Amino acid sequence: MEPIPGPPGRPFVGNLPDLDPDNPLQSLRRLSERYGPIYKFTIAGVDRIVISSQALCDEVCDEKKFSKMVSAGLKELRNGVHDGLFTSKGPEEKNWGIAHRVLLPTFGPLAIKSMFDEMHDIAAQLVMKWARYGPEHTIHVTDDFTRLTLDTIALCTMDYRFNSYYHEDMHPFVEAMTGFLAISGRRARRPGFAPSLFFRSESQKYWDDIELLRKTSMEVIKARQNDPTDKKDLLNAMLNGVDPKTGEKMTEESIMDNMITFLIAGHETTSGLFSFAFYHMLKNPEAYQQAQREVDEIIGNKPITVEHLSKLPFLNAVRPSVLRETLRLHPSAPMIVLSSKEDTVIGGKYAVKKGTPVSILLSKLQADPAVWGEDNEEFRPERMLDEEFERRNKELPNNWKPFGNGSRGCIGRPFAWQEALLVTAMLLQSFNFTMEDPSYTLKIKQTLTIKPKDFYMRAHLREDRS
Ligand code: MNH
Repeated sequence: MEPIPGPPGRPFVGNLPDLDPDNPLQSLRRLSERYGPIYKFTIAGVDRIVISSQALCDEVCDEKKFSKMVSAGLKELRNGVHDGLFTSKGPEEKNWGIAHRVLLPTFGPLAIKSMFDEMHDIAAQLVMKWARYGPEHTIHVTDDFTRLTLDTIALCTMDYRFNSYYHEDMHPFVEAMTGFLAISGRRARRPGFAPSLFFRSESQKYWDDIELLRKTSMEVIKARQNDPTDKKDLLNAMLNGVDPKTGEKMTEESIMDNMITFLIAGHETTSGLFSFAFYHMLKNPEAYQQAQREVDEIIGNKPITVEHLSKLPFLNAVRPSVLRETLRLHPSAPMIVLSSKEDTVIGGKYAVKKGTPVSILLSKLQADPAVWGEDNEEFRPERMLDEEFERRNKELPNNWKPFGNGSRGCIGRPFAWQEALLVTAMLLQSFNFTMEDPSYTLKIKQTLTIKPKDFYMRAHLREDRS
């Protein structure tokens, strides 16, 4: 047995000074550059292990031995959405199993297809907005993509329109959700001994935000119960679905928890994906032109249909490779946290105690030179073409995990993928984009997710397409 390497700790605070509170991700990346694919650090007496190689990740992705852990950030979210899918402890909580089984078919490819028109509606509004504003307008990339993903998920989840494009200020529900997320992040990052006295007004806002989220969600649920439709949205699936295993339906509490969960889990991550995808395309003109050429060949200037996305091999093979490669370099949910079910050994020589958090640092894992080679830090979508992608996953499993692991992986993946394909295709079809500042170098803003910071672009309507 060998000790797990790591930075030396200080009395009482441990390794707290090694982590930048505004950008812990950057600190964790630096530590992995210094200490290698597995290291340990300690905060307030609690050990944490961080891993970043495919070989180790493959070991801890074994669901018989390891399972998802509700880490500090998730614990804070749990104050608002309890045992909803994302923040649940998993099978040990009954509501997770019921919601998982009721909702799985609703997130299947067929059901997601039926949401195409609504996704299209919101995407078309974005095209319209950017077309009207014209090429002199500076696009705040992450803001507009967040409006897009939020309006899309709200329309598809609960048939509600935030109409975010038309407001500078966000809808009160969105305001509360943003507040709830931001404060959750700050609370999670504060060490347990931080005097809560200093944060009284923040704490007040935190609980007020949660109450507004829950009150509004309940109103939406009640409105649907009083005025049912046969719409195939997620709310109807939750209200009407019966768990095939227990024969039970989801409780109103659980529906509320999961409704808010979808809005939270379904908007920031996808918005981050769009923002990084456009960043990478603009930085890599060749990949950008190839993507746009493909859209032109397959769709031309006809309206995009769901068949374009699902049936055409070219689109399915090549375009997602831009998205896959984007998520490799910039996984918008940057970490997943697991823990061992029993005391165990990994890497043949490192003891891991039952219950110790093991974080997988996705951006480092997904640049493991043993998997990705010399050009591991480069944006090269070709390597993500289906054939190569599948071969690599077979040879070196668990090398690419932006959607998490196993039964606790992302249930919204087909939803996100359809939205991503549709929106990227539609934007490339309608505009030529340029970077506001061609010398922009990537900076990252971290909350619970990551997004490019201060990234601006301009949209030029394509003359050749009108
Ligand atoms: Mn999503 C879980 C990433 C889009 C709803 N998602 C996860 C996890 C990752 C993840 C990683 C695992 C978290 C963990 O281990 O703690 N999700 C993404 C990314 C995108 C995304 C990168 C977009 C790109 N997610 C979406 C969308 C929805 C959604 C869209 C909803 C419509 N995600 C979830 C839910 C879970 C989850 C719900 C929790 C599933 C479970 O544990 O049962």
